[in-house]
Amino acid sequence: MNEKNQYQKHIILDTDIGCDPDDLFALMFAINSPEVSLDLVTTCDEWKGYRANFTRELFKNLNNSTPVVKGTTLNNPRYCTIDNLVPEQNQDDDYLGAMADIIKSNNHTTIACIGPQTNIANFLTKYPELINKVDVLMMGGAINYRNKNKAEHNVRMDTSSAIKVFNSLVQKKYVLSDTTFNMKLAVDKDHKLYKKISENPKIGELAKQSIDNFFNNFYPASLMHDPLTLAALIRPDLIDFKTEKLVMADSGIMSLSNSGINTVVSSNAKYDDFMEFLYPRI
Ligand SMILES: [Ca+2]
Repeated sequence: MNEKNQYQKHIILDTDIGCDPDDLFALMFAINSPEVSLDLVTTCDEWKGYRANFTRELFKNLNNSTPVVKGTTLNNPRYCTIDNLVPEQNQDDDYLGAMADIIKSNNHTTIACIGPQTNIANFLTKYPELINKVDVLMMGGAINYRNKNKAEHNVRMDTSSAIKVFNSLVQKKYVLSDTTFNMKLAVDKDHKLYKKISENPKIGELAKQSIDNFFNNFYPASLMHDPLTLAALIRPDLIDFKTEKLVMADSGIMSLSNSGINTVVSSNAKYDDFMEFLYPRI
């Protein structure tokens, strides 16, 4: 693990790792980036604790001591594709308490949410007094979504939580699907990032099996939505943001409106530079 120092940004990674492998690449990116201190991993859209146990198994093999806690379930087994790789976890963890302990111990913490926003919404509800000690970076939302009548996946999976976070006063940034849905971010079985993680002597086999499960069950490639989102913390010059006046409908669909809330959203990224920057950190 990297040396931690006072200049690092403290982060909690809130992830639905264990389906689309971009979360796995984001996790590796975070732990191999000295610019950030990964203080805690929470899992969202959990299914029977598989995501938490998968992350723990990775960390055990990597000799990484970052704590991992099982977060909320959305009772949604479809998006969990690692149930053949690790055991389930029956008992619940106090993920809100774990988040609060980390946040109280730091001057400032960024919650990087790369899945549905249930845990964050619950945290903001339970600990409103900590709102000024955190900011939230999310992969989620879209203004010009490719699927016109649907909200973006992370928003759609738990729309009421997404609306709570959107309307919260917490400082926040959205890395929109409009920015991340770009074929320059595609990783398939022939990609050097797939080969590199598969050949990792400590976690290669587990990583490869989990990625293959996704390729076999969903799509033959994964776009690096979540690692690009973390680039906002690690290499901010690689992703641009702007402020837009936005509303979020009950459906979770975001749109521009003169009466909307000023919201910081991604506008562009340096895709090729990002992919080259990511490679040595996987
Ligand atoms: Ca994700």
